[in-house]
Amino acid sequence: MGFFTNDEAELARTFLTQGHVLAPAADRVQLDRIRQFVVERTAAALGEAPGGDHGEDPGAYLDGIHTRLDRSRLNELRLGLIEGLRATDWFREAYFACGRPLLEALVGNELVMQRGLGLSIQLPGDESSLLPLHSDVWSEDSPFEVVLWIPLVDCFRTKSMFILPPEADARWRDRMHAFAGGSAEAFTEAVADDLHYLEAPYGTVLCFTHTLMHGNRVNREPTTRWSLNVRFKGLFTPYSDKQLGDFFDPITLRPATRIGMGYRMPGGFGGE
Ligand SMILES: O=C(O)CCC(=O)C(=O)O
Ligand SMILES: [Fe+2]
Repeated sequence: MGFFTNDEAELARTFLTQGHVLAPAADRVQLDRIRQFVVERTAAALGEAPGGDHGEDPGAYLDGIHTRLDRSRLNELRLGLIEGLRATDWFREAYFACGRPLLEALVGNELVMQRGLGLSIQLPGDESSLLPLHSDVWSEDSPFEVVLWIPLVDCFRTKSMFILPPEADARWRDRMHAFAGGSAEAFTEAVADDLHYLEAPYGTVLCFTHTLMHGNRVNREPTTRWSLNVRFKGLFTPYSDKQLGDFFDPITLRPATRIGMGYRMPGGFGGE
């Protein structure tokens, strides 16, 4: 019968073969709450009156933000929204609630969560806020982390991110040395046919391993992309540069672990 439930085994198979899993948000109320917060803060930043038309269709409002927003103010808006979400006392719990079953099946039930968050806003045709092909493990992240990526609008084709599936990632990693000294763009061109754009409608959440090469390109759709990303890992898995207490906080420490960590051998035992 195995140690995993059928659902867990199925999720594990999908994650290992595709490098990502898409699922409906486990807590739609909390997802809507996050999106509503982003809409209201954005409207306020753009000087729109409370209760204006942004309240009617939050998805359409975000999709069409490029019609109201001056490009030069994009980064200021983005950073203000990140700060606003971080300042709430509910955002991290709400975010976790949206992906909890996936994270528990794919990572574990004793988790640490990134203290901050990433927010991508990609206006149609905007070349200024792109993330070229990369693996986060090449910089400061641990291969034991996963990314929980949550779209606030329907994301597809170039309005979404791309990833190299595990088989293609392994094949291209073996050939990367042939591109050493060349331009990153030449490598990206070479792998172009293997890039898989993730289709993630609003209401779904996406979990992927950032060991795989991924990134984004200019959004060629007529609507704006909005997505959030936060990293999770098992509390006791190896850390890279991003450390516990600094980049990550424990969120689901279990009682047996608390007891174990607090335990001291009585005198006379343990080599004293
Ligand atoms: O959202 C994207 O387009 C890329 C996100 C990314 O690189 C990451 O979360 O590690
Ligand atoms: Fe990344």
